Amino acid sequence: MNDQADQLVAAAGAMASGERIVAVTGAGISAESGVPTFRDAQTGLWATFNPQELATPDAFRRNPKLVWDWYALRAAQLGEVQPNPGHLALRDLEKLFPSVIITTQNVDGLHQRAGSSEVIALHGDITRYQCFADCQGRPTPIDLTALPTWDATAGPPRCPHCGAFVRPAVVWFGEMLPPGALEAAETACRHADTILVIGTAGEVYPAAALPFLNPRARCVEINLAETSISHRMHYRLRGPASAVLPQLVDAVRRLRHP
Ligand code: BV8
Ligand code: ZN
Repeated sequence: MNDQADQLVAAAGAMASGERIVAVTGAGISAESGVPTFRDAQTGLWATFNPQELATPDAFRRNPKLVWDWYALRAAQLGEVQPNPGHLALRDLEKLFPSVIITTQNVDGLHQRAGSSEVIALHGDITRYQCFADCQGRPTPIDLTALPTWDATAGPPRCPHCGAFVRPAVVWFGEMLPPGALEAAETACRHADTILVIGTAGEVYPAAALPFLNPRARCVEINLAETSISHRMHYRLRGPASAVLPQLVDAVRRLRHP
């Protein structure tokens, strides 16, 4: 067998001997659904911007319309995409193991739409909104559909409670993760037997540190290419998540339900 096939058989064997699976996913698992990754070249108006510069409170303060329109475009694109076989394979793991927890950096909601029952959205949800001023003393959810009609070409609407701008309910660089999300993800990883690290460059913290909280867990990286954390993985499966994950889950199913 070639090295990749050997790695997949060995990873499946390690997974099949445990009970608790955690997946740490990044933009790469949604790439084949048609959702651009963070390192894909930006297009159109945003081609000259680095996402890390746009995904910040300062960028929103400086140019609320530019940042608002970038998120509105990304949210609108979600209307045309579907979960892919990689998301569905992770959902199917729930039939093979008593505990499968997805911790995702993605804000596209595709794991939830695929039917995974335990999803920790570390970086929020691009289809939800909140007051930029947290005027109720915490992130104040804003239902856009409940707002009086507003001029969508003029950038973000105003909070009905305090008049500050409305913003996407995502975690920007320099912002804390949602209360409880990081702790829940850390607890899941600390109790995991296997941690699948899927479609992430592993460069954004604190998410990138999750796979390494538990020296006992077997870490399986699924990525097209080497990453800055590949050297710390026990198994490295190279290929598109939408192809590799179904193969991995099939191999585990044969071992756990012979
Ligand atoms: C915070 C939401 C406290 C918005 C995003 C140490 C500790 C704590 C913080 C830091 C630290 N060091 C630095 C920091 C600050 C910062 C940080 O990590 N900076 C980086 C640049 C070094 N972290 C923060 O600010 C975090 N906040 O910790 O608060 C604090 C505050 C201030 C100072 C200190 C502490 C908040 C970070 C969250 C930012 N929000 N998203 C939005 O979506 O617009 S991050 C965003 O970028 C994504 O959510 C994701 O996390 C990241 C992109 O990474 P990936 O998902 O990996 O995607 P990427 O495109 O990079 O790579 C895709 C991968 O997929 C590639 O490897 C590719 O090969 C692969 N791939 C492609 N196609 C496929 C595939 N694989 C398989 N199949 C395919 N088909
Ligand atoms: Zn407000």
